Amino acid sequence: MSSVPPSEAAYDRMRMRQWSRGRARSAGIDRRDLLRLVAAASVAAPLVPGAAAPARAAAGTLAGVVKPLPPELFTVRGTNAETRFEALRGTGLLTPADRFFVRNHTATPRIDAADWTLTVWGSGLAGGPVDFTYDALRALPSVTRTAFVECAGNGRSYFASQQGGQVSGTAWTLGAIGAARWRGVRLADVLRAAGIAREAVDVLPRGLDSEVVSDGTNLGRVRRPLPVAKALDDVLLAYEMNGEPLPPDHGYPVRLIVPSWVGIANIKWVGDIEVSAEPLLTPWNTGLYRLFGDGHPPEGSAPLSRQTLKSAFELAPGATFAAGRGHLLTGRSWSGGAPVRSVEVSTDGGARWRPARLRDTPRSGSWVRWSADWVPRDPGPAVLLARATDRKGRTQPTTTAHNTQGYLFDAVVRHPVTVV
Ligand SMILES: Nc1nc2c(c(=O)[nH]1)N[C@H]1C(S)=C(S)[C@@H](COP(=O)(O)O)O[C@H]1N2
Ligand SMILES: [Mo]
Repeated sequence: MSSVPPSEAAYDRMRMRQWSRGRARSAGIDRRDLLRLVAAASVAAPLVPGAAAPARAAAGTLAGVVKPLPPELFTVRGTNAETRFEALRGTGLLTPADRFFVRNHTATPRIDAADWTLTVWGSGLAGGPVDFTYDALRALPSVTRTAFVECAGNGRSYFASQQGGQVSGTAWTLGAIGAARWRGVRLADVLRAAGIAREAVDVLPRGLDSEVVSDGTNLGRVRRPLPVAKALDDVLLAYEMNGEPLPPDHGYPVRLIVPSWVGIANIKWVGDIEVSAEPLLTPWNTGLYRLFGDGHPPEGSAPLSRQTLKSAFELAPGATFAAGRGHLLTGRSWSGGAPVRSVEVSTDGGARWRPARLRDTPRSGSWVRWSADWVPRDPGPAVLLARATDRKGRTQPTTTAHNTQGYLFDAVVRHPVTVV
């Protein structure tokens, strides 16, 4: 298992200092726009459930998303689709592509792999730009690994509904996650083939989807720098998902897979990668994807890297259970910090806890399925809870400290059900 480069937070503070003195570069955005974005991030705005919803096409579809989004599998939120956890019951460890959540800043671009090239360029290369065609990439040695992709804002709505806090962003419940088996080439191999130099500090993959305009500011195309240590570690340029070419909505022809890190690191539809000898700042590692608010510096925390610890029942909210009968509760737990070690379940609102049975061998960067038996006695409302502990000894807390954009919710979620 790899670890986050320990110097990342210190490195980032240095990068922010360099930037304020004009020595780090705002990549593809005006410096003043970036400063405004950082300032706006410290103000909590209300959660808008259906923010920026594009025109709905036919029922069960969404403009900008190619695959069907049947309501029994997905909840549409703005330009995004959240997986319903009850739709994962009975699926295996891997999330089938037809029910994998979609997080699009704009819309899925239609790309023909035959016309596609990946350009690697920048001051961190020994020589000039190097292009890779799809076939050239597929001819490199391949690696396969199972990894989840999870939005940094997964669980965000519970900051409001469980903790009464105000946060901005997509009002996800727990379904902004999926796990898949990804095949591709190591980013390290591609960077080495392109002639990465010792001076390289940041690696900036950029998507081919449209430029993102937010509150009248053009943020440019989706891009977020990776520290070179992570880029050379376990990152994949993936072209297959669960044994099939990547589906259009999940990054066809090629996307990044950055195991254990927040979803935004996993740039889809990658078209070019800048390798830089100077630190790079974009909206996605400055005003976005840092923690802002009480307890954080005005420029925010260090950029988010690893995901946190969560658990979810494979149940609809408000599911009903017959009293006096045996039921099998199932769910999943995952952590970006370490493999899951154990999961406990409560069926009485958190008064008593008992261990759940793990159904998978816990692995780093993936999730485990679990189950527990339940014979509810008395009809009426009940609250189910699941709480995971990972191998680093972290257990899901009762509350998560507030941050204005509602990232990294890790508290135990209260799942309401009804016994009839
Ligand atoms: N090019 C591009 N890459 C992107 C995004 C995007 O909008 N454009 N969204 C990011 C975010 S915020 C997340 S959570 C993941 C979602 O991946 P998925 O849609 O395959 O589930 O992709 C990331 N990569
Ligand atoms: Mo995300």
